[in-house]
Amino acid sequence: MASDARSNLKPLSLHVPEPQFRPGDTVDFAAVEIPAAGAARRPDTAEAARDFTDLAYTLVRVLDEEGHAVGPWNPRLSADAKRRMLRHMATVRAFDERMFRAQRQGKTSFYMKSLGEEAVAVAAAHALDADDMCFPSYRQQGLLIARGCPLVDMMNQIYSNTGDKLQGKQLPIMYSEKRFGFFSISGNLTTQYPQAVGWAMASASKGDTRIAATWCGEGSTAEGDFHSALTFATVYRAPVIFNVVNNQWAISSFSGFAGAEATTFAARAIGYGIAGLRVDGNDALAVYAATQWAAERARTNAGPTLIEHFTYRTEGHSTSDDPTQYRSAGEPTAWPLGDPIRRLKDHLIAQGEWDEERHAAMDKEIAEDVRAQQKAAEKNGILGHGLHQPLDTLFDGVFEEMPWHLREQQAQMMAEEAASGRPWARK
Ligand SMILES: Cc1ncc(C[n+]2csc(CCOP(=O)(O)OP(=O)(O)O)c2C)c(N)n1
Ligand SMILES: [Mg+2]
Repeated sequence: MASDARSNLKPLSLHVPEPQFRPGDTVDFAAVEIPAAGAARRPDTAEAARDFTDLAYTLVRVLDEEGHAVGPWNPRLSADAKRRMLRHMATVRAFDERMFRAQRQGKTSFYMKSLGEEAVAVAAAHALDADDMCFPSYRQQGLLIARGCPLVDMMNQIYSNTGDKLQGKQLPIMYSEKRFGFFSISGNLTTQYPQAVGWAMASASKGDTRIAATWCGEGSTAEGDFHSALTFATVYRAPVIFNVVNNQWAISSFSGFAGAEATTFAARAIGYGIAGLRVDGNDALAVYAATQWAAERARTNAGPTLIEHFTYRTEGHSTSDDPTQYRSAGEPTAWPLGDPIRRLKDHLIAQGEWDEERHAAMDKEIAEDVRAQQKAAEKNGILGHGLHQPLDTLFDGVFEEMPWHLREQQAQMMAEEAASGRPWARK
């Protein structure tokens, strides 16, 4: 009946986003707007968020095409500081490469690389204080590496072996490192956002000086947790930095499914009255400068900042993914913002502070160190070789006092394992 009455109206149609390029398509990113390096203004950190909403629709960039650092966001770091950042990014890349290969060799069940996104975590770690608290997603291994976490500890966790301090209870790469201010990674997307805000609110209410920083992917901004975190943060002006890593893919879903066709992810900040910055995520100096700016706002009680890092996920989502099934193989090379390591390297070379020989020597040294640490980790066991946690520890670490029904299950499991004759049942 209703349809009869409205028969003169055009039928509605549902818009279903579709990525620009699919497997086999020629990629042309000419439509991606890339403002010139140095063009974005840098407001005083005390300015009200509503006075610089334009910064949510542009890109803060420092490194230009010739490798010069330009404009008001140039953090003017010493050559030593930039070389350290370069080294940490190169270490992340080498570590990722080894661990990816270890998964392919059957030594672990799972791994996730951050290829092409190394600047996002590494430069942020350099800009934050060492005791600021990080609530990362699974693609910020760069935070741990830049904060000096021994690679062997990370590898032990990836191998779930006898050296794994998490006792094999977390999926490989879901680290938890209190020593390095690195909150336990959760597989449930975006839970870290409200947790970071809660931590930041507690820090402020105790009169502490430490701030929190959190990271999620652009796909994860579609989670309800993202929005409740932003509401709490703006209401209580929590000293927190929200990082949205827009690498344009969420497994096989492109960013359009999280809202990228309509606006930027930085613009999410505007509706909440939060400071929003959109940054070239492949420009380590821009990431550093934006984080430093946001940290100063947070530390001076000027409130939270949301930083969108515009980047590109160069490889698959994880070792369980094959991106050639859903996107054009031409995308990674056509991506116009380049490679973060190469860009910082070119900048140091342009400054006369680095050269190809030193770079090659650094890469060699890093590769040897990663290999040596991998060897040490593998002494503690790899997947399927029996050198894992004693089976009875499976139930530990959840309840302070294990409830009776779990004690019963544990005893039953141990009895069954002992009867099976499998070697790991022995304590
Ligand atoms: C609540 C929840 N929903 C779905 C998943 C499955 N999942 C794991 S990673 C992922 C994609 C996330 O993409 P994005 O947030 O863009 O981060 P990226 O992997 O690109 O770094 C999905 C859908 C999950 N782990 N948790
Ligand atoms: Mg993503």
